[in-house]
Amino acid sequence: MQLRNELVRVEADRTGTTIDNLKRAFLENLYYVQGKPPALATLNDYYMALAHTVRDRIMQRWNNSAITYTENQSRTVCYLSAEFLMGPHLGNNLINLGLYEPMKQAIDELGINFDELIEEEGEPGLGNGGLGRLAACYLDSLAALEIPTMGYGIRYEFGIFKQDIRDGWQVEITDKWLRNGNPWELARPEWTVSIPFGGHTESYRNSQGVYRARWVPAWEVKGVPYDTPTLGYKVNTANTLRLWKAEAPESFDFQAFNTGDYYGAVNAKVVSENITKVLYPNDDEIQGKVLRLQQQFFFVSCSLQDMIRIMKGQKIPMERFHEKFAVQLNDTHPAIAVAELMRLLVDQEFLGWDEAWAITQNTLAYTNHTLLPEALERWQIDLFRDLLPRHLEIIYEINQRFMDDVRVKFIDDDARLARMSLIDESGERYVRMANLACVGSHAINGVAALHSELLKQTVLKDFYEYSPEKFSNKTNGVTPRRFMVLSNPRLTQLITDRIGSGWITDLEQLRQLEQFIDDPAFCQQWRSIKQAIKQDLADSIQKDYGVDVSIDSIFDIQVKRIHEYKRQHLNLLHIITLYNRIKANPNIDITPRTFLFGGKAAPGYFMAKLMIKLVSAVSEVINRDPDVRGRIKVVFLKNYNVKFAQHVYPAADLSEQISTAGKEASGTGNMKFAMNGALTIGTLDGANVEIMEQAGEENFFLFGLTAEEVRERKARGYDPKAYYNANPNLQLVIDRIASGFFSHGDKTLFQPIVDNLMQSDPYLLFADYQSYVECQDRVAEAYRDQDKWTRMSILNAARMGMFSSDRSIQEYCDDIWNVKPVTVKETEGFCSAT
Ligand code: Z16
Repeated sequence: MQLRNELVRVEADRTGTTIDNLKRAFLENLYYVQGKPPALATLNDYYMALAHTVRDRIMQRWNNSAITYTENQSRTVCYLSAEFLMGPHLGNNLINLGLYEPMKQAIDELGINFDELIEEEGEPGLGNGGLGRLAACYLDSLAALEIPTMGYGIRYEFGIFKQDIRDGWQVEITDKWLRNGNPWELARPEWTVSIPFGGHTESYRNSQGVYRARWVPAWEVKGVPYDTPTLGYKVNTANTLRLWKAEAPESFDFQAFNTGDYYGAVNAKVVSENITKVLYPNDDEIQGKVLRLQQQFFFVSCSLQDMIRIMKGQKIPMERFHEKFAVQLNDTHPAIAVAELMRLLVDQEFLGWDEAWAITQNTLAYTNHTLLPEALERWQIDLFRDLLPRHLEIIYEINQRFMDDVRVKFIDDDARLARMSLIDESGERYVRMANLACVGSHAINGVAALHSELLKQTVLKDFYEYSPEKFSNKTNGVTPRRFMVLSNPRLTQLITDRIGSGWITDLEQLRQLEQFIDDPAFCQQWRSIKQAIKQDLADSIQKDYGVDVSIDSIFDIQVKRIHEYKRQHLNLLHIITLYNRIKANPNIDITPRTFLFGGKAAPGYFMAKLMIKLVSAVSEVINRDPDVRGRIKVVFLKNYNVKFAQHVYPAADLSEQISTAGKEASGTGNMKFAMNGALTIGTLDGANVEIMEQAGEENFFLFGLTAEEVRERKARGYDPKAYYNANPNLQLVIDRIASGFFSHGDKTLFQPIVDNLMQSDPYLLFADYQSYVECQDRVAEAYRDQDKWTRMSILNAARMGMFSSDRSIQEYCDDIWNVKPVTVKETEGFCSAT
């Protein structure tokens, strides 16, 4: 049956955008969706009514996008990621709809505080850090550039834990983000798929008498899609983020009915629903747990089956899969897609191996996000076979053919064969997911220029030598809609007043700001905006932590996951150095600073948790020592997340990007700080290299060893004690920590950190200490000349154009995906406005 077109109307209350329409719509949603008269409404009710008012205004775009893509059979990007760290939706959707100001006016006119409603929204914390946030920025840019896109991932019931700090220690609290309902998603149970697990394989003869393989799984779960629209900035494009939730198949219930084992059936239900219960909270490290492999296969199989359903719905022959879809693998987390797409094409769609393999390679592309050896995913063979017996067979088959090719290209090189094999056979046997991703993809990329070079020289060297044409760099970017327009309205206004609003979708236009660096009025405005934003953050620090921080001090900020390679403890060594100077000479003239830290430690990462405790311990001593006279303050800001990040970046004077060179693949916080006018103190690591190139060396505080020097130093045999013995300031800092000075006399508490640095110092803090402190002294000096600092700040922002995720996505579209924009018209489809 088919609904008659003219019966469908889009009502003004659902789509109208006059102030009056918006007010009426809000009140209607409060009444009819939340089911509350104003007298009984809570803050959450108001938030929900507002969210529905916004959602209603998304629907026409979303439906029209779906219709347009279906009718045109548009080539579609599928971004497969185990993490999407979207951040709060409300403000962002209003910005992208161009309705932020009218909605604010409407809500304020109703006597409700709009900003409070924006703050009321929690966030779906479905990611750990950089990788998940990158996926979210990319969805924003893909929609802004009008590229048909599906984001595919996992609808974790519990996202990244909420962090509390008790007695200076991190405490993890489960993140029940769905507790109050989620107005931004729609369940699509009609597109549920079935996911097999376990069991065995067998061969059978088909009707033509040809032998084929068959997987006889032992159990299955259902994958139910939940869709969230992702809007483009001021265009009609509304793409879809499709996240899969695991549910038990109904057959469990029938089994219980038949056998009387009610408990067993309910228990089986719990086990299958466990698959999407919780996000693994490790950034840059793997755990090798079977549940994690279940999660990966689950969302990959759901997504690929969904693509096949779409192909069939549009009557596109399966041979053209790679023409319809470009599938990007966000790290190796979805790398099982190589084997799963082969299985679906060969076992289910009955394509020949060679044809299926060509389709698979042409469809898939792989982004690597790390060089850290502990982050390279591999699965024990036995564990893998128990869960995915057919995939192991397929991987063996791929490997046999691949090894034959390598053998011909590199004659008599068994060591190379062993390194490139999809199976690690050096000891206990493992499936190597990075090797699988490389072999099954037509394109492989790193996430910053340095990172992509190092990939070719180190972890993926053999694959580069085998197929250099697959490799490229795609330097990360961030969306200026969320990280400038939404989070920094004051700066946005100032910039737009001077150069118009074109920069929001063409960030290189920020260069026009350079013409104002000698305009005193502009510089003064720039500076007073920064001061006003710092005051807002200072107020919230006063309120939440009872610490009084001065907006005339340097806001020196390090926010990111806590990790030894990111070296939050190097930052601390500098803070303690300043403190020691004050203690030695209380009247010393130092530039006042506020040191802010934020970030989560993986719950099982002992050293990272101890680093948080050390920040807390140092802050307690310094903040209350009368000799300091408030000239330095240290605060650990708890539960750092996207929502809070939006308040932090705009308030920063100095951005700490101090990882050991060669360890941070790219970094993206570094970009968000710089485009909001913070100066960077950093090493030549990840995208810092390109940030400095763009900003100009004279506008960047560079210190430390290069990646090359780090490698040499380690090869020569690095001895941290030599640095300790030669540097009295460093000695004093380490001795202070070791003496129990920051731990109420307890000499054992921080001993693991001290011992680690003294004995091995794997991230070369001691080698970079002197260079870092001297660089910080240059920062302090520079801040004293406020006019000069402001000019540097403006130049940093003006020159960050290349770090828009629009630029990154344009490169992916041109070089890897070969996909073009599809314009969605406003009135297309069967809806017409009244
Ligand atoms: C992650 O966030 C990153 C790498 C990785 O292997 C796993 C996770 Cl969860 C980060 C990188 O550490 C960071 O340098 C990079 O900017 C980010 O991914 C996005 O590419």
